Amino acid sequence: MLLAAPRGYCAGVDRAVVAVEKALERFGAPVYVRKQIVHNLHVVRELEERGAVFVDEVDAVPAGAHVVFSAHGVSPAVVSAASDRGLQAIDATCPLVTKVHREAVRFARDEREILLIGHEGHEEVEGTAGEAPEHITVVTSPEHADVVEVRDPSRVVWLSQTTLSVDETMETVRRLRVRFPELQDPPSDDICYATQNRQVAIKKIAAETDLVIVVGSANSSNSVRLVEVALEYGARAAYRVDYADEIRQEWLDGVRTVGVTSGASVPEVLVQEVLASLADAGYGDVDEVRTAEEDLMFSLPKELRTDASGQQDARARGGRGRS
Ligand code: 10D
Ligand code: SF4
Repeated sequence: MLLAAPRGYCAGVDRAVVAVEKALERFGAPVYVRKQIVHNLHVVRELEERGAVFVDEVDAVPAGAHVVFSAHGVSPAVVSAASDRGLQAIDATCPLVTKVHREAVRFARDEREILLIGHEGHEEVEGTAGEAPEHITVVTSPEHADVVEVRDPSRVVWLSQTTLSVDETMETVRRLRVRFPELQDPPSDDICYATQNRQVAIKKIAAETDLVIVVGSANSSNSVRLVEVALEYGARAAYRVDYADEIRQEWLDGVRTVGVTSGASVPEVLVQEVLASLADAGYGDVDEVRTAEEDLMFSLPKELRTDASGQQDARARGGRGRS
């Protein structure tokens, strides 16, 4: 068994999940959360058991209550709607998503036309696009790049969702540039360090495996990308599971080497359950293949940075590090 590293929780997910936990401790249940705090079934179920209430929109939150915005970010319209209802908002948007929002605002102010590469309907794309709807067109695939229309090809810039396939995004950009040679690049990578690192790690082991199992939920963009990347880089088969009991016996037929990884929203306990189940099936010889070190940590949302006595919370001090 080849176990990819890095895998699992990124700094933005850790911060968002801890934010809901701290909000529950501080304010007591229920704490409302707009959308899934991160796209993982297990995380959401566990937080629900502790008193988090997940809602689709802020109009489902009682006036005056606390509401946490998910790690994927929100549009200014959602922030206004929460404020109009008198809600006490705690913004758990990942700082690396916020960075893309800021880029969008800056380019829109500069009267640029923004091509936002991402998945239509994904919460992160809705949040980023909502920063400057008049200036943003969502480009959903390399094929879409061949046909998307712009008003002024001399003023186009591309940005992206943080959790896309790096290779597919580069292909989309390549095709956009064929049509719009003056296309401007973002000031820095929008696909974040965690997404990139998990893809690099699975690429490294994919060709040596007969089967790759990705732990992650169906609506988790970065997890689903890991299945695709594994197949593109030579895994003979690749499947995504939320839990170990979804592994089917027939997937293991004729398999000598299994690769395992997990998405950025996946608690390590779920990976360990998969490893235990695969060990029972005869794949107990585990070799971890690490392609990067990660020690980035973000400070908590500002509303949670001090404890009830006004002291700065230890986790809130955060840290910076290599990624
Ligand atoms: O679907 P996704 O990959 O964007 O989200 P997930 O919650 O699975 O992983 C964390 C990524 C976030 C919050 C977007 F930056
Ligand atoms: Fe932030 Fe990247 Fe994690 Fe998304 S995947 S929450 S952008 S660190």
